[in-house]
Amino acid sequence: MESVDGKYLAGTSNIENGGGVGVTGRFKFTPGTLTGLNGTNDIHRYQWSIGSTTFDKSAAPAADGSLTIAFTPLAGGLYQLNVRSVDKAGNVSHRRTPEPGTPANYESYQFHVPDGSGPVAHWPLDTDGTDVSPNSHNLTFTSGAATDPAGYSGGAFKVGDTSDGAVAPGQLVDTAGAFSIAGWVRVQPGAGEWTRTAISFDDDFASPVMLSYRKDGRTASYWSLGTSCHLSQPCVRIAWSDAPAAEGSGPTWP
Ligand SMILES: [Ca+2]
Repeated sequence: MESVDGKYLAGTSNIENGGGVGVTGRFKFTPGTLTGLNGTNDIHRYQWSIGSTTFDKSAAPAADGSLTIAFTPLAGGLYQLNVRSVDKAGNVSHRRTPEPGTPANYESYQFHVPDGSGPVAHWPLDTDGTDVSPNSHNLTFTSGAATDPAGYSGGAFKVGDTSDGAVAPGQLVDTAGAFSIAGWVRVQPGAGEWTRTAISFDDDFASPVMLSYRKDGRTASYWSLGTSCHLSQPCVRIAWSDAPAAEGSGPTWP
């Protein structure tokens, strides 16, 4: 078992080699001792699991007996990848070096996923657009935009008109890499069919990233992460929330 791309090298210490939260790594399983007839490879399937010994994932190997899998960690920390092979008769593989008295029938591979870096910016939006991270990427409010004291935590930025906005001082995120964005948003009841975008990234034509409340012909509005469209390019790619978004009622913040 090995890391094909080197992002998650074996070891329990924090080896930073390009891997991280949201970064896909590839691992390759290869046969150990050839136990088939006349020394041939008789691996029918590999079974594996990460963080457990449930072996709930399974796939057939390539002709050379190897299998490459991909894994994208969603949190930092220590991971253990367990894998075993099964032959055509259903026999499960044994460790190359079985430990005395231990019925282990799998091999394991430990690797560490570095935690994400600290926030690029953090805007509480209590009374203004101050960035409370060490980076001081303060927001500038446009036109009549203002804060309201009735926020989820302290005050909140209140949008009442299409010209209302708060703009960061330039590019803060490299969208070619992994990143995360989050915010507390309250949608006024009666938002209807309209798409309400809470956070977006600017580009020459349209937004490559939009965190939105949208309906798009569905029976209810959902939170979504997607792109907006430029007329010359079919570009709608949207990830929808699992459940419909709740419109804020009273002091409720979804
Ligand atoms: Ca706030």
